[in-house]
Amino acid sequence: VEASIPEPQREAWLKNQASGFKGKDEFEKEVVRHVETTLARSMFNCDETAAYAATSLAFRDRLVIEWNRTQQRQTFADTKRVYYLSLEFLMGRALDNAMLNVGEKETAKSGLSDLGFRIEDIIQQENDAALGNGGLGRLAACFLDSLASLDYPAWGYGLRYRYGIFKQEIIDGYQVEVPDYWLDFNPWEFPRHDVTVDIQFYGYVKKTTDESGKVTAHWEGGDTVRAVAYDVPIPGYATPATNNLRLWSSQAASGEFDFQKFNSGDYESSVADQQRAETISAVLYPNDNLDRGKELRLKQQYFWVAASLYDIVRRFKKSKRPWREFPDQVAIQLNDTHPTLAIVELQRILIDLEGLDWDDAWNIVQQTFCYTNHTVLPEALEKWSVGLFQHLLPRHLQIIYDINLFFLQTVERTFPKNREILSRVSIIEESQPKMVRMAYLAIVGSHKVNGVAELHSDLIRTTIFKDFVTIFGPDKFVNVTNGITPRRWLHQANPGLSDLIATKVGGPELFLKDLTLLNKIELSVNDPAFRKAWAEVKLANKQRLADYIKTTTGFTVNPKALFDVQVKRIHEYKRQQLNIFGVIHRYLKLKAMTPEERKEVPPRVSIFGGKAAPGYWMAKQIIHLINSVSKVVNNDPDIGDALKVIFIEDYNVSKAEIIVPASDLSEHISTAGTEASGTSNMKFVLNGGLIIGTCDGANIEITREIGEENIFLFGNLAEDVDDLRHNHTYGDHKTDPELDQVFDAIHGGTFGSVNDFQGMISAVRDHGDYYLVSDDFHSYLETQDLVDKSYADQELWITKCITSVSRMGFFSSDRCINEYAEMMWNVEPLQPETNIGVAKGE
Ligand code: GFP
Ligand code: GFP
Repeated sequence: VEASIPEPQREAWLKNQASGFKGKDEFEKEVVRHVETTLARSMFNCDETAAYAATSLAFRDRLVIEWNRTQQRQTFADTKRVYYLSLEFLMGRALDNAMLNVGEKETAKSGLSDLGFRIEDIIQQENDAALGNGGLGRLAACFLDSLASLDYPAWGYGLRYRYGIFKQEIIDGYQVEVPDYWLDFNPWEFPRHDVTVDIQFYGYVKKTTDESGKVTAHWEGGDTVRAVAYDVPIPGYATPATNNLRLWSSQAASGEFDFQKFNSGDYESSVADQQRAETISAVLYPNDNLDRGKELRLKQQYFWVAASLYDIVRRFKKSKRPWREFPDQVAIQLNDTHPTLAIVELQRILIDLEGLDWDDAWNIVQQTFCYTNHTVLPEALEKWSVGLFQHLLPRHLQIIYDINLFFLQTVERTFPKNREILSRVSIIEESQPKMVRMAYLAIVGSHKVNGVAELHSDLIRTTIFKDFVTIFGPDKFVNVTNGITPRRWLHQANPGLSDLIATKVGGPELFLKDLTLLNKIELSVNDPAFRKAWAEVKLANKQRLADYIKTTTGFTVNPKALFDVQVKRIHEYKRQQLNIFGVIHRYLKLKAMTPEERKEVPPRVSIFGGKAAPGYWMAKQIIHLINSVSKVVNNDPDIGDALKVIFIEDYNVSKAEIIVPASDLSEHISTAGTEASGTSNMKFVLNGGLIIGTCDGANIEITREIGEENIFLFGNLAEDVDDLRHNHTYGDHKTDPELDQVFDAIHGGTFGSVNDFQGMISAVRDHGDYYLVSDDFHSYLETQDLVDKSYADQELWITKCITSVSRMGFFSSDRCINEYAEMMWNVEPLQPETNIGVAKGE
């Protein structure tokens, strides 16, 4: 490899190899060095921001040394790698995670204390890396942690958005979006100005024919934008393995600006060109589960996919293997349809640039890719207009047409004279305008397709992808139920509980590497000391959240009350409206009681958090209602501690780390059949909270694992939803009478002008109640009553919590990753012991 140091000089390198700090003294030395040299400050000029920066840099040094070794080990071993392509990585903060994964948090804590800082304050300085909307992006982040912790040779590829998901402010009860400029100081990335790829857009296709008659397509003209790599080290837990997340940033390809324009005096427009190029990676689209069909979004997708594939292909070519071995070296996972263009791009590289035959190339493509579907909601299934494709990616459109043609020909052979099936499965939808169906393209170009929970995988097989099961056979469609990383979601977020569990399991390294070992704590479920300690941990976590609520909202909540939490993106299908209507019902009931009766009611704090997509009017109305109810209820002297309603502003990963460990009850109440899996349901139970939920997504598997007696299920089943909806439209449908009381209160102006909430009411009363809020309302209220009764029996409640936690081992993202590796990727871990030594073969 060109830049390798020749053998005779390597000794000098080996002698001087970089090493990270070892022990507290060296840690302190590194922090002071970074403050004094890297940051050019001193002990007379070191605030918490500087201490955060220096601490992070000290840890970053350690990570990058292992990162280098890991990459080198993987390169020498020359084994198959996994590439996880995701438009979103909702990473949250990195410092705490890095300290825990390398096992040096105690060192840092005591070192920082010597230097005059509290580690908790230092951790708080970091901006969240919020490069995602919700579940899909956070799943990708959990997967990176598991891939590294299990020693899989794996890279993530994504976009380096300058602005992550917007920050949410609540002003007068309304959501206001503020840009999230998170990059002002980010020690966790390495710009690779030497790793760049020029990406083409627009232009035209020219075909040439050689002497043998072989036709080759050439994509020419158009614009070029440069992709620059930024690498983020991903440390594994209790292993030196440190993987890479490569994020691409866009910049003008011609360097700073167009000299011709500059010389002709048009300085302004040459700068404008540069800004246009930078726009591609500027912002994360904030619409979750909604396809808005914007040209810039398609540009983002191609830019990221083309840069990533160029990099993957370049790395493969270093091995000098024949092309047919590509799928033995490379597995590419498409996280949703956002990276589907990678299928087309690889086919283009192989046929246009590398000269392979179509069939050989297509074989390689299909064996390389796998696709994960995350939703059955029709509005979320991506489609792009043929016209837009023609304009932006003319060669890719031709290839899509060819893929479709060959695919439909094989379908026709199997189902002769069946026009219906041909038009149903065509990658091109014959609508006005014609559209490219990305999910179909992803299925046709992959060898495996997975859903993210059993019910969801069944639903995709029997509904949206039914025809494809008939065509390809059932084996192509598999299930991998989602999971979460116990490192961040137990050990980091809830150190008290993690430490307590560790006393029964034989140390954190054991159960954090094999979460099924949690089942050992069930043996202690009747141990009074263990139960007492358990309750103390929960109370401390609730106190921590109560303090946070006090500082951020001014409201005082009683940490002994039942904390009932629903935090997630605001969406009609997730049904925060059902929750807030239930809260209003509770409030009306309390109002009707005498003060003596009220004293008998178990006190509750209803906690909400989540962002609405900026253009999602109904979701914003829901936020407004929650905040209006909060204001009325919390200031009502009749109510006191019996009920408090809290909306936590700007819900994100680092806030989840405070909220999740503090919940007694969390709400996962989507209309049955709409939430593909959910992952926060797993986080809450793992942290010793119970669930009120519908028979939807992973709630069903959680129930199977922890037992029906440990979960509060309610509502209609997925199989009945279609009939109920039909009945709403064509039958004699009446709103639930208890829900009518709630609507009457809103109408009466109890929470401000009814006009502000009319949309939510009409959706139920006049527009068919698509999400079955009224159908499930009674069952929801009854089940909430049951929750109150159960919570009153604290002994039984704690038993339920301990039992549930002990049975949650299945939901580790380590289990998921092993399933993907075995069923879909065919890759094996590469243990650090197989280290072949430094720079031998290069
Ligand atoms: C990667 C890393 C390099 C490292 C090589 C070999 O390069 O820093 O030197 O592996 O260990 F980025 P590519 O695989 O991207 O060529
Ligand atoms: C989507 C689905 C969830 C699922 C996640 C991860 O989440 O049910 O748990 O993907 O697979 F809807 P969002 O991105 O919509 O939050």
